[in-house]
Amino acid sequence: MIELPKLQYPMDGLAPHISEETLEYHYGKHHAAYVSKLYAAIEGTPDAGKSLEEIVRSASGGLFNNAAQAWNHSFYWSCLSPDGGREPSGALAEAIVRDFGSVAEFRQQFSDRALTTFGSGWAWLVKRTDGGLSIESTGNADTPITGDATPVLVCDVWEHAYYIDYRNDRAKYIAAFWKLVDWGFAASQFG
Ligand code: MN3
Repeated sequence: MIELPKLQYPMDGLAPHISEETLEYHYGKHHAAYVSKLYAAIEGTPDAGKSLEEIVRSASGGLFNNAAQAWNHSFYWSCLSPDGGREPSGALAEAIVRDFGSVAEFRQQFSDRALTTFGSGWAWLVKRTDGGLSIESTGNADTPITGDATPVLVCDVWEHAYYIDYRNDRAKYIAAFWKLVDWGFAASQFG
């Protein structure tokens, strides 16, 4: 069953860093449209019985775009929390220090990748199959789940993620993103 997942916080829960109006558009219109277009495309087809992840891994073209955007956005909302923004801890923090030198250095490298991702896309922290951490960016709807790496954290850098709150200032939005990161969710994905 493909449906728009419920957010774990109210629509104004990420304010002032990400406004209620942005959630109304980004979650309520953009994310909802990917889900409803996907639902319409798979209704009555063999894909209707598949999980969202299975569709993302097998689809191409418009079907892939809507399925991957549905998955990417669900993951993005899970990475944010009204109580977020503190420091990572535990095994994830240790891995970040091991692979990037420090949490501050990781934050800088991730921010740079998010800022320099050209056009519409996503900046990801992923866990490779060898257990190491990497920063990646993907364009448009592309997502690490079509490959071997496991997503740990994502920042949506499509303009629709920040235009209402920060106009064209992606750097300001990325600074706000860090104030909302749910490190507990990221640690659960790092596993
Ligand atoms: Mn988006």
